[in-house]
This record gives sequence, C-alpha cells and structure tokens, in this order.
Amino acid sequence: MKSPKIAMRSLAVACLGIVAFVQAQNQTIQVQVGGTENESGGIFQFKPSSFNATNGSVITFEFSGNPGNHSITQSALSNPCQPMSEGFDSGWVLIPTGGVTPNPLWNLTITDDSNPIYFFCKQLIPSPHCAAGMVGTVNAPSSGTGSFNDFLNNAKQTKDSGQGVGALVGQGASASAVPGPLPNGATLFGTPAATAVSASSGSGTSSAASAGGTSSANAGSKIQYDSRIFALLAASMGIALM
Ligand SMILES: *[C@@H]1O[C@H](CO)[C@@H](O)[C@H](O)[C@H]1NC(C)=O
Ligand SMILES: *[C@@H]1O[C@H](CO)[C@@H](O)[C@H](O)[C@H]1NC(C)=O
Ligand SMILES: *[C@@H]1O[C@H](CO)[C@@H](O)[C@H](O)[C@H]1NC(C)=O
Ligand SMILES: *[C@@H]1O[C@H](CO)[C@@H](O)[C@H](O)[C@H]1NC(C)=O
Ligand SMILES: *[C@@H]1O[C@H](CO)[C@@H](O)[C@H](O)[C@H]1NC(C)=O
Ligand SMILES: *[C@@H]1O[C@H](CO)[C@@H](O)[C@H](O)[C@H]1NC(C)=O
Ligand SMILES: [Cu+2]
Repeated sequence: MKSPKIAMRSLAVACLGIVAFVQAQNQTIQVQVGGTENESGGIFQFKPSSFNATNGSVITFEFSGNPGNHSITQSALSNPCQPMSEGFDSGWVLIPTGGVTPNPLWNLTITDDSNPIYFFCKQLIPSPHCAAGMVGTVNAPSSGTGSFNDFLNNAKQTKDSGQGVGALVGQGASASAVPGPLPNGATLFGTPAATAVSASSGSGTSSAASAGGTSSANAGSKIQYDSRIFALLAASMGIALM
C-alpha cells in the first residue's frame, strides 16, 4: 500500500500539471514581422514562424523589420500565397530605413484552435516574400501534411502572391484594430475591412476557402477549464505541499 505521503505528493504533482496547463490559457505570443539584413533567415521571415495558441490567446505581431514592408495575411494550406476568402489581413505596414519607435503592433486573437491557421506576407517588393519563405502557422501538426514544413514547401513552389485586401476578421482568428501606432513615417497600405471579405467581393484571387481541418484529434487536449476552480485547487495544493 502506498504511504499517504507518496499519494499526497503524486496528487500534488498531478495538480501542478493542471495548474501549469491552466496558466497556458489566453497566452500572449510575440511574433517579429521581418528580420534584418544579416540575421539568420534574412529579412523575409516571421519569428517564430510556427506556434500553438488556444482560444482567447492574443498573437502580438511586431513590425520589427527595418526597413520592412510586410503583411500578415491568412491563406489556405493548398494555396499558401493567396489571400483566403474571408481570411484575416493586417494590410502592409511600411517601416522606413532607420526604423521607428515604437514598432507598430497588430493583435490577432485566436477564436478557433481546432483547425490549423496558415498565414503569409503578401508583399511583392523586391520579390515575393511568400515564395522566399515568409509564412507562418498556428496549431499546425508538427510533421507531415499540413505542418509548417509542408506549408513552407508549398509556398516555395509559388511564383506570385495575391494582392487582395482582406479583413480584420478571419477564419479562426480576428483582430479588432488595424496595426498601430504608426510613428515617424511608418505607413499602413491596403487598410483591411472591419468584417470578413469574401473572395468574390474583395480578395481578388480565389482560393480553396477551406483551411483544411486535419487536427481534430488534438481538440481534446485543449479543453477549456474554469481557471477559478483550479486557482482554488492550486491554493489548496500549495498548502498541502508545505
Ligand atoms: C551585413 O553584412 C554585410 C556584409 O558583411 C555588411 O557590409 C553590412 O554592413 C551588414 N549590415 C548590417 C546592418 O549589419
Ligand atoms: C480568455 O479567452 C476566452 C475565450 O476566448 C475569453 O472568453 C476570455 O474573456 C479571455 N480572458 C481574458 C482574461 O482575456
Ligand atoms: C510598400 O508596400 C505597398 C503595398 O505593396 C506599396 O504600395 C508601397 O509602394 C511599398 N513601399 C515601399 C517603400 O516599398
Ligand atoms: C475554440 O473555439 C471554437 C469555436 O468556438 C470551438 O469550435 C473549439 O472547440 C474551441 N476549442 C476548445 C478547445 O474548446
Ligand atoms: C501544436 O498543435 C498541433 C495540432 O494540435 C500538434 O500536432 C502539435 O504537436 C503541437 N505542437 C506543439 C509544439 O505542441
Ligand atoms: C496590442 O495589445 C497590447 C497589449 O494589450 C496593447 O498595449 C496595444 O495597444 C495593442 N495594439 C493594437 C494596435 O491594438
Ligand atoms: Cu514580407
């Protein structure tokens, strides 16, 4: 028979695991948009380019490339460099040489973590950023079909990017404001619409509208708990641990 002490300790460890899980809800994730000339990966990149985020988490995209002229535009796995019908879009944000202070930010909230979200930069100057690898994924499987590497490989085989203007509201993620602030010559081009823009009315080039849900098996691991219950639990376990 297990001693009460060991039983208590394993219960505590289990609960700490749950507490750590709960604290991971509604995270804020920082993503740098655009690298610098001599940086590994060059100027055409999102950093990090692949990450997971649960419902309610906010992705803060920071237009850090200096100079830079980039967008965060939703696309589909099968059509990586074309704005997706009813997809999200930040618009292009130009950062002039020398940079600005502070860097403009764009906050994108995850509204559906049960399917992967794919995005790219639609800038064509001086060459298509998407084909150069300026793409990213949220909640994509770690390998195989639909993974970041799969999406990146699809993007590298393209030659062009759609230039359609999307909206703040996308599929599985939405923003409530355009990028900002825009100090000292930072400029927003192609202001996104407030509400979803369909391919026929706005995004110009049509695409396979579906994001292609391949990750339903993972939905179970992201069940939302009421954090208040676990806060109480954490408090009681804290006492038990002493
Ligand atoms: C990048 O590297 C090149 C070649 O080494 C150098 O001439 C240039 O000054 C570097 N640029 C920056 C911003 O460090
Ligand atoms: C966390 O996300 C959920 C789901 O989107 C939302 O209802 C809730 O208001 C968020 N909580 C905070 C503190 O942002
Ligand atoms: C930045 O991108 C926008 C949209 O493609 C374009 O109109 C503008 O000329 C670009 N500016 C520079 C300096 O590249
Ligand atoms: C996240 O929100 C979407 C849309 O409401 C829902 O379908 C999905 O089940 C939610 N995810 C979790 C883990 O609850
Ligand atoms: C991210 O989520 C996907 C899909 O839910 C999963 O396959 C992958 O393993 C996760 N990656 C990490 C680093 O947790
Ligand atoms: C993005 O979110 C941060 C943190 O909440 C906030 O300080 C900032 O003003 C927001 N920026 C925009 C453009 O919404
Ligand atoms: Cu770019």
